[in-house]
Amino acid sequence: MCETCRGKYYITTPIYYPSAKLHIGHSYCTVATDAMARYKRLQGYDVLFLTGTDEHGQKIEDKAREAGVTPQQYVDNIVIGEGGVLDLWKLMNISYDRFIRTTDDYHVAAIQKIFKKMYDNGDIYKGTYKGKYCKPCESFWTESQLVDGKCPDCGREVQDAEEEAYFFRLSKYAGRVRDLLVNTDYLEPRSRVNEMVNNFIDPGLEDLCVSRTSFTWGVPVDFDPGHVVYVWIDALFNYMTALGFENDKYHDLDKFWPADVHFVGKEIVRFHSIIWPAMLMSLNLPLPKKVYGHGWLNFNGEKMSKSRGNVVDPYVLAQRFGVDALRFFLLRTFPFGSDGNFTNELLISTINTDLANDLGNLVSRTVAMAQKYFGEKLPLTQTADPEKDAELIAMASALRGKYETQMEAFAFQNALSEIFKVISRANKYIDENTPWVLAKTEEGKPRLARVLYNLLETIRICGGLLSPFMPDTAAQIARRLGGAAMDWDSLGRFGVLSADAATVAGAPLFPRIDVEKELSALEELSKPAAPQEDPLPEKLPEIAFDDFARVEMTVVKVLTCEKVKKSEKLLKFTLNDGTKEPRTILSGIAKYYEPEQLVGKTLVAVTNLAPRKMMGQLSCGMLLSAERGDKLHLVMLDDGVPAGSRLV
Ligand code: ME8
Repeated sequence: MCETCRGKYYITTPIYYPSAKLHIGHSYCTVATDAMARYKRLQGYDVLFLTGTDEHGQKIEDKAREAGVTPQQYVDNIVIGEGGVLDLWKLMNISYDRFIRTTDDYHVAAIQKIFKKMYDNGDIYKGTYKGKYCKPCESFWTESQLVDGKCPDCGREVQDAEEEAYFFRLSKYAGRVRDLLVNTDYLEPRSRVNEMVNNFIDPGLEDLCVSRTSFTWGVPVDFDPGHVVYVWIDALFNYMTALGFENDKYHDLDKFWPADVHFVGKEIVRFHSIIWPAMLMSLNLPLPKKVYGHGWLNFNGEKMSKSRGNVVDPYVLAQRFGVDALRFFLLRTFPFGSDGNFTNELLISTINTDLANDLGNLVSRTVAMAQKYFGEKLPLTQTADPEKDAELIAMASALRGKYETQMEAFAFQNALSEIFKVISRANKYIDENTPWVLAKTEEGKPRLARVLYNLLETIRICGGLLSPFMPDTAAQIARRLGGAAMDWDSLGRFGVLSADAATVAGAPLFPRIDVEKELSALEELSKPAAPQEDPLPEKLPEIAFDDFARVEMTVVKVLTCEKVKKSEKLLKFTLNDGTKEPRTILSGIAKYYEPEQLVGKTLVAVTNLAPRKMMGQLSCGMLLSAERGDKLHLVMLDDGVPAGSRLV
């Protein structure tokens, strides 16, 4: 441990499923974790902030197959590919210290050892699983756990499933886990404890299926080929393998385990508050100090998903509003433990009110006045006026303490409210002290300098405490105050800024957004892109009527139609062309029609085309079809038109 550090702090996010690109809801937890990690660093803790990706499971295997790539290629594309998870965290200014992928070799080998240890100690045994399986959640459920016959986590259909599998003796730990949840503050917010106890523990914990044989994209059980370990043991132990548990890649276990807090979304609280401690108990390992289950962000009242388009795309939002504004909005607007409803109106109004009006104006006005009236240096000759300055100074001085209380409780919204109360008070202080009036007389100048100093000092404290939420903005504010100190100690004291500090003017920190204009721009973005019209085919040169008249076009009826062996393109037709002998035509339209769709149909064929051999068979003519882009339609006539009729 370093001499000057206040201690260690280990904080984690869930590791994300790279089954699709992430949306702004996914950034919620990571931004919150980042704010917490930065806050702890600011306080002087030696922080390890872990995030990563949970890359195994049937869903990934299925998606990769659909995409025609290997599962590894599939996850690589979403995790390290352009615009993937790593790029997103870079964009969102996420200061993680370590990133784990469950496909990393060291993790896979460690999971195999962990599985074997639990098998050897008797907590993992082989059995047969019969139950209901939710494929998207990769969860087995008992009949009694289903809600209206559907998955209790996601509400989707479940399937009957039965297979040989390994089980973890979760039931054995029910009593100890219950005690942990009820009698300690392991799980927060407290409301989630009741949910876990009433819905899962008290109805009876069943042993947990921890291996599968029906897919291969998992960690292989090395002593029983065919079985793979997936989500439970594989994903949850990431928090420890990333520190070096059962591997030599890292050596931070003694220093950082147990974790100080795991931040997780509410739907995975069950995994982290029941299964995870039970597995750790099985191996006699220390339990994490806390699991915090945050709420979900909905979008306009509905569940967020990338299919809702650009408006939930963090790239689009960050480009339009800026990363700091977006980070701020997420944590300022919604209480972390509850669900929140993300709307564009709310996003814009929060930026306009808090950032453009309150914070932005305070900084611009104060810096502009300091420069205009005094240039570089404030001639500080007067002390603070007890009557006029006491409240602002008291509020700014007490801010760090209030903020700390809220941050320690993960109440980010309240911590930000405390800061904005002081910012509002400072804006009011400008109006009360009318610096522009003081500036008119020489006698007013000493007081004016003191007023501006008090404002700059308040801005310094607020800016510094905002730094975990808006790191770039805080750095910008520090620059404008001439490189003001924003370390933890200085943020707890009023009067740190030197009167010599050379303020620097700059563009507004947050330009005001035109609400109507921005809303309609976002509305446009949320519309699905209009389907692209295929270009019209090129025009052909003019021909004489006689040339046209030489083409014999005949009405034909389809007698039989079948696929041509070894050809993906060709269908073979026998056709009644009005003569006694059926005509054979081969046509490259297998991709557009099933043969049985066409039997009995009335089509048009060019019947005087020289015969042509295709795949060893003679084709006598050509069926007419209409083509545009990648679509094709055979020309079909009313069935009343007799075979053999000539088109003229
Ligand atoms: O759950 N609002 O991964 P995941 C808030 N691999 N949070 C949201 C959200 C929204 N709209 N949508 C998703 C997994 N999240 C597992 C974790 S940990 C050992 C294994 C949150 O990619 C969600 O609640 O499905 C979860 O905490 C996180 O994003 C990752 O979700």
